[in-house]
Amino acid sequence: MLAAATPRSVGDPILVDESLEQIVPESIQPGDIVGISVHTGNALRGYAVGRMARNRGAWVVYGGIHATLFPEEALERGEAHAVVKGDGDLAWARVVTDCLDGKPERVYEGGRIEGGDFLSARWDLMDPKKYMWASVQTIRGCPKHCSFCSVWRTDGQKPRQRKFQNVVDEIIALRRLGFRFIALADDNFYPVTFTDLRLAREQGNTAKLEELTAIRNERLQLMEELAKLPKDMVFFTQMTMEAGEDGSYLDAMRKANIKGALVGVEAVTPEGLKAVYKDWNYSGEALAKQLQTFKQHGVHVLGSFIFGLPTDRPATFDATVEMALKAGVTFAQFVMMTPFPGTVDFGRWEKEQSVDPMMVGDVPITRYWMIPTEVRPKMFTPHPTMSSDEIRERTQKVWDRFYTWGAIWERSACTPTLRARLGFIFLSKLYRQMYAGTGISTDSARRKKSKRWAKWTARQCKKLFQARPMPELEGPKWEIGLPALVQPAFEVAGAREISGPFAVLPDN
Ligand code: B12
Ligand code: SF4
Repeated sequence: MLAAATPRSVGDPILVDESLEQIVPESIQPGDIVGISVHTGNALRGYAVGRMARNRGAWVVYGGIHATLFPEEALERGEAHAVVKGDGDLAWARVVTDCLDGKPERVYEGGRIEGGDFLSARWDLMDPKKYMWASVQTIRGCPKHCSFCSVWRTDGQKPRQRKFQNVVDEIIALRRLGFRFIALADDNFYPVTFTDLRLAREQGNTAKLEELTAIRNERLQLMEELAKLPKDMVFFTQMTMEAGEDGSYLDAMRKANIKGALVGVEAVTPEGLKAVYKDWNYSGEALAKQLQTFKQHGVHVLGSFIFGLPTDRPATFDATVEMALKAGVTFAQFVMMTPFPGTVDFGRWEKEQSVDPMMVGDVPITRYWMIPTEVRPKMFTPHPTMSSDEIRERTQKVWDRFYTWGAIWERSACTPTLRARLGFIFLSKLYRQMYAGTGISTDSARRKKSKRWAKWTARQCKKLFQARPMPELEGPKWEIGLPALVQPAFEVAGAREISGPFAVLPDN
């Protein structure tokens, strides 16, 4: 996206994805502008890259969720010339121009731009062969306020929806390149619930009702268009379980080939849900039924559960995996409670710690991302009744129980062909291994083994996921009179010649 926002005069940026390969220092020349995207988990590495780039004479700029929350840290520890807070779609061009003039500001307020201003990403600058799937965001923000999540604070509670025509154009461009699996990387794909509509109606708030209805209708329009795309395309997304109330919405998802959704179940008990400000979620029998509804309408659920909540007890672990199995979720993840900055949980914890801060070396535990990974604790907030090791071991057992070969084989029966079944099995194992290797396990031999196994499985998955590029694929001809819609830059005839991200206009 930032490549799409880069002024044309500068030429095409070089993209480095450090989850695949590390940046080569020699590729940075004095006067280059190096933009670094950091979330909390990779901030330490990001700062090392920034210091290295600055040392080589480059302008160093940080952005992303972590830099948004801690601009001063990026300036000090990452030796930034500048930090962009919030969305970069519009701010980045200013940063680049200011760096070229030799006068970058310390902090830029990127703000929360409107949905119509989201840019289509420069997928043409990435090698499709290196990725299993692409990701396209269709909406930013979430109206909820879960205590462990920072999205509603950083992206806001007002859903900012991208124009559906722009989303479809970007997806078509991706299919032309050979991507057939696409993550709709939204915070919440179901931003308007029946309760929201009812409340607006009951309050006689016509403007709100119209706004919510328009958001919902545009979601449905998007899905109607996705349904017309090549049948080998598969989408998945993230949403709340409230969508189980609306069979027609789930049906629209199935028709649109949105085959799965990550659903934040978080906890299976009412106390657990209350602890995370998510008491609007279901528990007990109602929870199982709600999740089963997704499946009945052809939408698979990746259930996301959190362990380590203060209300958790040893019995919670078995109860959770049993619920996951009973509810028939197709995939599940069991993550450990982590206080991410910007969340209510983090604020509370930071306040508690301010009295007598726990230190690891010279770093307070509330800045855990600055602790080198080899000595970084696996859990940060103490649990009232269980030790961290006990929580970790019990979590590991839950993963093992959900992902036994037998259970995966049984779940894989939902696939239509033998090839798809094989893909399902590989994907289940890959998912399990990725998590075994990234935090739950402390045993380094086990971590190394699972990393190797994950790499091998990922290669098999990639083969099954890839499709023949379809450069001939036609896109819809949007009606004249709609807002000026643009194809992604690399789709516009001649865009290569002018090699310019300026060929990409904002979405409106
Ligand atoms: C999709 C998604 C995923 C997907 C990613 C798929 C993919 N390959 O793209 C998956 C499911 C894999 C994933 C995994 C994880 N995720 Co995630 N994810 C998201 C989500 C919903 C959207 C991210 C996205 O695509 N945004 C679209 C892009 C365009 O927006 P953006 O990255 O914010 O960038 C904009 C600005 O920040 C800015 N910007 C960004 N970088 C830069 C750089 C510069 C130089 C500039 C100027 C500007 C700039 O400009 C951009 C355009 O406006 C976010 C929530 C969110 N709203 O951010 C969570 C989120 C980023 N994830 C989060 C977490 C915790 C994780 C996991 C750790 C979960 C886990 N327990 O395993 C893992 C970590 C994976 C990893 N190794 O990095 C947290 C991060 C919290 C934090 N403080 O770091 C978030 C914020 C969700 C939350 N609930 O709080 N995630
Ligand atoms: S966890 Fe999900 S539902 Fe809760 S605020 Fe975050 S994005 Fe919204």
